[in-house]
Amino acid sequence: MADASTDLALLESTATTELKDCADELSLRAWNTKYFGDKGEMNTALKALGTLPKDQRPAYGQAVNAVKQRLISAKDQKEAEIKEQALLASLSANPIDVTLPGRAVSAGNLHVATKVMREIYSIFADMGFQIFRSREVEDDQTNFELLNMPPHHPARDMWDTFHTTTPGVLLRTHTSPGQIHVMKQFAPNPVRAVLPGMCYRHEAVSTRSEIQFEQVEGLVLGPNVTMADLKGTITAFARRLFGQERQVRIRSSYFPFTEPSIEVDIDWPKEDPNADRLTKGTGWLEIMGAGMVHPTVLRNGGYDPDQISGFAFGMGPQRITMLKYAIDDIRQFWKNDLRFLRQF
Ligand code: FA5
Repeated sequence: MADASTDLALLESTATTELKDCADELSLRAWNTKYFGDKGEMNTALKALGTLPKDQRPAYGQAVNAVKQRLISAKDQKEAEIKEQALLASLSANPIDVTLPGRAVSAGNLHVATKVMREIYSIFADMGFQIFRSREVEDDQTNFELLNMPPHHPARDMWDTFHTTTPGVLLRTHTSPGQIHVMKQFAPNPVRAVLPGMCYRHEAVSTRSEIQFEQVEGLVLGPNVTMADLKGTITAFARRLFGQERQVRIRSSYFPFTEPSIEVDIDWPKEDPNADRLTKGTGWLEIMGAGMVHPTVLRNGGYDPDQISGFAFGMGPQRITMLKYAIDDIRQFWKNDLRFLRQF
């Protein structure tokens, strides 16, 4: 024990002296390997434990640990000193020039899609509509069946769908299933709501069509709501957004969840060189589908079609934004190209 203790004391004093002489990180690392590496002196000292008589082992073990702790804390202190010295040295070698101009913080701007969405909300808010959020992952029943499209209904072909691996669960193809959620929440009371959000379709991407795009659904329910209310609301909306001189065209159409159904187009400025390509030569760009809510859908939502009637519409704000800002390719919206985004 006497020998081992003397060795230990010698080890500590040598290590402490050598530590004091360390002037940089490199020499500190070498010191660390020498004393605390796998084959380092501390490990060797610990192994000496096995050679001692049993009764001396606990005291020796404690002594080794105490030395270890003292050396580690001395090393930590030395390390901090070295770092501090290195920092001071680098600061005096490369003094900071406080007169240099700072780095400008670049101010972002709202995405053009967000801007137009907000404009749409404010127009409908002025007309007394509330905004509702509805889920993007839907079930087949709400996306199709309750909207009057039973399984194998040919109208389902209009909406090529992304199905999830869970049977019957899909990414909504339109915001119309939100109508059902609103009706179930508010039946039998009158409703005036817009439902914005992302929709997904398995479609060929082109200048006018994306697989992911926003829609804004509208739903108005109440006693004596008529097609005239629908036409008036849509025209007032279009003129607020595009200007009083803008032409609105209403065509008859078909949707299983509205009867009668219409589609609404807006004229595209003829002087735009892209007009022909975007409007397929017609001069008109479709912005929404709409119609009077089908009695079956009213019933599915908990309303009595003999008491309550209503209209619904679903528009594509990306198409609307293209029209408003003469953007010639819908794919620009989600590309994150700053040259495009900074223009708005
Ligand atoms: C519908 O989705 C119906 N749910 C709309 C509706 C609602 C009708 C309520 C009646 C009552 P449609 O598939 O036509 O209809 O799409 C509506 C609008 O979404 C289109 O006018 C268009 O502006 C936009 N849209 C549709 N597909 C795409 C696409 N792939 N990329 C970008 N916008 C699209």
